[in-house]
Amino acid sequence: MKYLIAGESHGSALSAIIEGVPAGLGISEQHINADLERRQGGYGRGARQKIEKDHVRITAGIRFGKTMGSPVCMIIENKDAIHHVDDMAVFGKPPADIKKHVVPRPGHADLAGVLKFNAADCSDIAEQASARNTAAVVAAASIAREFLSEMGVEVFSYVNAIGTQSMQEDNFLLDAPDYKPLDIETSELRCPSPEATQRMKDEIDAAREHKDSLGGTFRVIVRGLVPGLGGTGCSDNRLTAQLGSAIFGIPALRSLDFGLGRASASLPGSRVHDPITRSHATGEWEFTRTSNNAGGLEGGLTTGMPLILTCAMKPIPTLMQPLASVNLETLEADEACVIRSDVCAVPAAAIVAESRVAFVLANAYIQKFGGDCMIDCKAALEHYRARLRTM
Ligand code: EPS
Repeated sequence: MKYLIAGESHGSALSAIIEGVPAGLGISEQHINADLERRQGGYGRGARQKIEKDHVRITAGIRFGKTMGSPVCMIIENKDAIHHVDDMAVFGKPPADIKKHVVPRPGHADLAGVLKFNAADCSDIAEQASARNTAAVVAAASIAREFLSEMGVEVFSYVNAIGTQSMQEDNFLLDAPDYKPLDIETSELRCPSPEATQRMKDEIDAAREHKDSLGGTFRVIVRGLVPGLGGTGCSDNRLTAQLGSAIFGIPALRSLDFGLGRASASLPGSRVHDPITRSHATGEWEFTRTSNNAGGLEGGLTTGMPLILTCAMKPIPTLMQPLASVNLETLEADEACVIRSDVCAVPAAAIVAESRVAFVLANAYIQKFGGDCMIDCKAALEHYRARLRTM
């Protein structure tokens, strides 16, 4: 499966076309809209989220609730577009009173984008670099989530730190955290600890008061994966590489750890690698591990243990107390432009990461089990499971 998205932050709509979708996959509009709503949430979001109520419109590829094997086309209207009819007009001339942004924000794509595209207004860059278009990513990846759910795979995320405030966790690696989904979904920051949620909210309030912004870290957990997904001989096929590309394609994402991650660099091998054993816990004999420091991946392949990714997001670059910059018209020192923004968008980034990870994993299943239609794919998966049971 591949997807292509288009849409400026304040243009009329965001669009996604998803190609290579297996036929016979049930799609629920409610599920897509629920994920869109989850992405819009999070304490610390700006006023824009009070304007938008993201809702998908599907214009192709689905008939009577099921995919047909043809490209699926999705559209999400930008409600804020009514305030930008003139300054985002597709044709005609810019209005005489248009407000140009000519002082790039440090940390944003503004300056590098202006240089690259020969733009006279940072808005040309901000409109396309905006994290707004991650709404289309979440909608597109909802196809992958439905597919994975048919394969018995569950993808979820939670926030474990905002700024300097983090949640106490005993051992998130052994068998993946067993937090209650309701505790995550009802937290205003997707953090399963109410106590840590409150500390994080306080830190966001302080940042807002100081006209500053905050980043944080979150984990994406995937359970139910069969072992042997991905590839090992060619670097492009390694799931480690594909998941890295998926995560770093999300605006503002700065680091990614698989399992123990960078901590494994300072430990001896005897304390890093996960001993192999046989277990009968599921009613069938199967290979398992007594730890999961690898975070579910070895040699670019899934091990069958939960996939555990920890991702770090930098603070939002738009600051209400702007940093030093240079005015692109006068070439004099100036303060970076100040526009409406979020103080913190880490919970939203976690949903986008769930989505992009789901897309990679759905493709790994399709690569191994076929992707023309669900019935063949499921039969191939069952055949593989049956073979593993004999080993
Ligand atoms: C963004 C700036 C803000 C965010 C936006 C990303 O938008 P606005 O400038 O309209 O207030 O709210 O994110 C979204 C709109 C969204 O839906 O996630 C930016 O500059 O990247």
